[in-house]
Amino acid sequence: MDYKIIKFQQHGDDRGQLVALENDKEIPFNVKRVYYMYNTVKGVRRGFHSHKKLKQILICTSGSCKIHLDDGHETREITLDKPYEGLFISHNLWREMYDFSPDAVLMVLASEMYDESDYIRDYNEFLKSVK
Ligand code: T46
Repeated sequence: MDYKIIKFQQHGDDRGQLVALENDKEIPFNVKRVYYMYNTVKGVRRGFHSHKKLKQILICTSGSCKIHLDDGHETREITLDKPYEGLFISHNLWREMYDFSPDAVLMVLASEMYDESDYIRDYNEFLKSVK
């Protein structure tokens, strides 16, 4: 399955921590868009789609959440709870995000601009696309 956890370097000192992310260094693509979700309502599950082209890195900069990934053959459940870890997700992976803690901020770095035509929102269509 085309995903990986990337551990970012922490620049810590007696003031606290700082993480820096640069295109083609820590991030394996050129970032064209950043978005983040917060104040996620208890019990909510988001996502339920795959992407035809988009690659992304998900970072839970505060709190925690879980990510369900599915490549049409197998699934993975990943917990994001460290602001110095990013989850790289390639295209063609069905994703769902859930179990958001009340303080969760899920920031996403994306390889493409927002384009609704890049989404596959029907699970059966997704399965056909990866066969
Ligand atoms: C993904 C997961 C991890 C925009 O206008 N611009 C944007 O860049 C995005 C991402 C969303 N929107 C609008 C479209 C919807 O009206 O914001 C609303 C919520 O988006 P959506 O329902 O697609 O959110 P999620 O949480 O289901 O999925 C998002 C991303 O869309 C998706 O690419 O991989 O987070």
